[in-house]
Amino acid sequence: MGFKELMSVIDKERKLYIQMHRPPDPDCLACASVMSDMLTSVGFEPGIVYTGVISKPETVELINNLGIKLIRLDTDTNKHLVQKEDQVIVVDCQKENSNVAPLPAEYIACIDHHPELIANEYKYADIRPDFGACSSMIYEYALDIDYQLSPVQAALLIYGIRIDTDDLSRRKYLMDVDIFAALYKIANLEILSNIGRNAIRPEDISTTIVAYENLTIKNNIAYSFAGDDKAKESLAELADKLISLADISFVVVYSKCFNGFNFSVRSQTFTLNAGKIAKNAFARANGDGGGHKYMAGGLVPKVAFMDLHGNKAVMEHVITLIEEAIVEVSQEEE
Ligand SMILES: [Mn+2]
Repeated sequence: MGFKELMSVIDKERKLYIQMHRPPDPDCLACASVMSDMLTSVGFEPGIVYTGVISKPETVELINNLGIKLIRLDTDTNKHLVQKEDQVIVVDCQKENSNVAPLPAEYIACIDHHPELIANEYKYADIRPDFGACSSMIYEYALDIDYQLSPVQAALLIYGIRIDTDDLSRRKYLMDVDIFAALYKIANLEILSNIGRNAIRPEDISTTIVAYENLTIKNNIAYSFAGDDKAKESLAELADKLISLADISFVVVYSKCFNGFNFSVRSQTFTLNAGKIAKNAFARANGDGGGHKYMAGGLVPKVAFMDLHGNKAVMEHVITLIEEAIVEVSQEEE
């Protein structure tokens, strides 16, 4: 595996695209951007493609400030851009993932750090879930051909690593730590310190106010109704904020949307597995839930809460669902 082998599977005569998942996050963006630069340096002309809205203001700002050229495919002008005979490299995700728009082209390569959920045939596959961030893998590709990363590229990869590893906060990110250190020596640190300075959207403030007003704390668990029609990303951000409350080790945030109630769940303790608890809790309300130990989400259809009147009654029912799930999940584990 390595850059040379990746190059060997690319047909220079056919168009080449690097595809990001939806919505692209900093890790994905860093990988696509640096990989695109590296491929350009050896004579390819890749285009970076994605679908969906990039809503995080710090990500948008980063793209604009660094002049990263991206092509959004779900627009009238671009919807037929990628053709059957074209080639696609997926980064930080895999073909047929639910957050990857299926393109008619040939998926020739995949570089990812997520576990393989669906087996896919690529001409070149580098899937290594032992990495905390895909950006760390891209650093290895640069080393492989002695590609000199610029201070800006190094900063971008560092940002990708920081976001995906939660600032290298867990022991399993040992491999990323060494790469982080190497990148740190060459990175433009000014860029890094400015990222996120404008991270709050004005509309986030009202969501945050509603969420704090509707905050209920019971047994060190924070529950909050964030109001109607909140985007999944806003709920996730809110859950991340609430988990930092003192004495809170588990967070459940939800919003009422057209198709039901959307949930975002966070855990900070080994004893409460967010994914298992979400799965169990929402299934009992005829919904779906799941995720990882520390991060989970779910959707419960409106009918499940139909007989409940008012936000308070819904909140009480949510608390019951979560508490029952906690009991059941802990019994399963014994
Ligand atoms: Mn990633």
